Amino acid sequence: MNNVITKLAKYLIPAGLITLLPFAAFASGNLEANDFVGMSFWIISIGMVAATVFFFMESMKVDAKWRTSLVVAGLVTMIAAVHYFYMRAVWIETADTPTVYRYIDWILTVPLQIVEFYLILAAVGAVAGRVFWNLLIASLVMLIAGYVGEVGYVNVWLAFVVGMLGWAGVIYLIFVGDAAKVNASSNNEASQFAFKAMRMIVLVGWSIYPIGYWLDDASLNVVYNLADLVNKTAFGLMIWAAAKMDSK
Ligand SMILES: *C/C=C(C)/C=C/C=C(C)/C=C/C1=C(C)CCCC1(C)C
Repeated sequence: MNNVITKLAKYLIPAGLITLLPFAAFASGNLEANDFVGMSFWIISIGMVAATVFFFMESMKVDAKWRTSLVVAGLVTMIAAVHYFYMRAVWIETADTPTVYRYIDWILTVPLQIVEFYLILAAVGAVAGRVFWNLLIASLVMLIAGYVGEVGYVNVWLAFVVGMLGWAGVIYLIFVGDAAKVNASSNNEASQFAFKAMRMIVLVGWSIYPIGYWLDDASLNVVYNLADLVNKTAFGLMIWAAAKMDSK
């Protein structure tokens, strides 16, 4: 299994880059000198590409049990990179918020990050599947509510409250609920370090999003963009740090 992942990573790096390049070229329209929101889309798309290469390359150097976690970290930044190329194009052409691409990105990458909590627990011991499903459902409630609120299908306040409840559910599960309990009972220092750092990102880093929800188009995009950069690359870096710690 781990052999397969090592082999897969070798193909993922070139395949990932080849996939990303045409999307980069899809840069229709030019960035204006004063379009700082557009620039933030651009800078973050490149940051995501760089992070992707890093995570895929490093996945081949760490101990076998950590490889899947690092490959998934690279998939998260790769999916985000492609969406950022598109979101930048939408912004430049329409000066409008690319809500649909934004939420498609989140609906793919947030569950993958939730998988990470499960993977790092599973890397060092047995974990019930329920731990994963509870986290997944709570995160989906958060995202679906946010989407129907932002596009105006339901009252913005109602959607916000339901979204906050979903996020609170995730926080509960990783701080006191079953995921937290599994982590506390594992005897692996590196995995406990990663778990604790990741849950702080979910608590602190994710709190930027519900603020962004209430802002106007320009500020909302800068805020969501910065939040994504931190929450996708820093999140992966915590897993990388744990993998390094545990690979000697
Ligand atoms: C990579 C993308 C990530 C980590 C996206 C995270 C998104 C959130 C934590 C969104 C949270 C929201 C609420 C807590 C309330 C409702 C509005 C949302 C969807 C913006």
